[in-house]
Amino acid sequence: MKIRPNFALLAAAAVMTLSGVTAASAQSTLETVKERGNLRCQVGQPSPGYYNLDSDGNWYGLDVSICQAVAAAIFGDPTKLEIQSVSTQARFTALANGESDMLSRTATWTLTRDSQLGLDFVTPNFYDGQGFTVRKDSGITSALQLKGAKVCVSTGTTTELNLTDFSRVHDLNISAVTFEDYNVRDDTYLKGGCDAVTGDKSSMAGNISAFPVPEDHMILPETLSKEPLAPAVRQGDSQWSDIVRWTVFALINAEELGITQANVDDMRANSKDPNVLRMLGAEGNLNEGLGLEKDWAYNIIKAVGNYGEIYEKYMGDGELGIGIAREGSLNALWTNGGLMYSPPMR
Ligand SMILES: N[C@@H](CCC(=O)N[C@@H](CS)C(=O)NCC(=O)O)C(=O)O
Repeated sequence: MKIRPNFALLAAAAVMTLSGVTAASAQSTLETVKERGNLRCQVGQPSPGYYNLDSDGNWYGLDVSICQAVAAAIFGDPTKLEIQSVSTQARFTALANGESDMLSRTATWTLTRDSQLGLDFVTPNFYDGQGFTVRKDSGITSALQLKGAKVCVSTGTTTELNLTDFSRVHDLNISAVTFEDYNVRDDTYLKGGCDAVTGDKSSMAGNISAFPVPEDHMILPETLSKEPLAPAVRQGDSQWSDIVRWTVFALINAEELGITQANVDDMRANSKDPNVLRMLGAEGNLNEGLGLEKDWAYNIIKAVGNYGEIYEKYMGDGELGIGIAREGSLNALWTNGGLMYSPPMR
């Protein structure tokens, strides 16, 4: 009897060998981060609200908290973190090149960025919109009065693109004056080099709070765009994007469930709610697919608090906050009419 090779089996064996080689040689981002012993997280230039430096040189802010939360999820320690401050223009290339493990820096999630830069945006941690800042004594009260105006804008941003669209739609003939460094942009505006400055409204509110006389300036009422600001990771490692995405969801879910930095130990030990017990790792195995320890979400909340606590501290009325009202905004929980919503953690 002639023995005929089974081509289907041979082909399957070849595929298995090939994928075996691939799996052995390509290290996952989680493995790389664990081996290195810290998370490399990219933020922007120091800027109130999102990422700023205290007098001891420590980073804090909403976006920094996301970095700390991911470090806590992996290591149980939010300080196992290297913060990288990268300019607006260089941010996406730096992440795509592997200089950082993730980016958390007021980056708007757009189709082009998500599909053409080798990146994946996880889920928004702040919903913003673009606006204009003007000097109160300019007499300008609406963006539609900016005909022929010179407007200072950061380059490499959605802001720059939306400004062009806005000028075109309303036939305003605005001249954009572009800057790589937002401090130089704001200085130029303050010295009278521009009639207005444009940016994400929340970032501008933070920046105005640091102007010499904040009361001399105001943000015009128009909102030009949708700016869903979201952390991003390199494309191609879905376990890693799941880790970062579910870290953001854990912050939101904790707020939904009433878990705070102060009560997280008590909740884990004494809560009768299975949702709380599962999320905090007292029951079940939610951690397994993420490749993290059972207490990953407990560690997040223990380290940085829930989404609402972080918002209050840095974006709201906390001592370090920039005073942006959350109530009635898109950043409220869905149960309060906002867009902050976590899929079920089960
Ligand atoms: N959300 C927009 C703008 C983000 C941005 O970089 N904003 C300006 C301020 S509106 C900036 O220069 N921020 C300081 C920094 O992030 O370094 C985008 O993703 O393109």
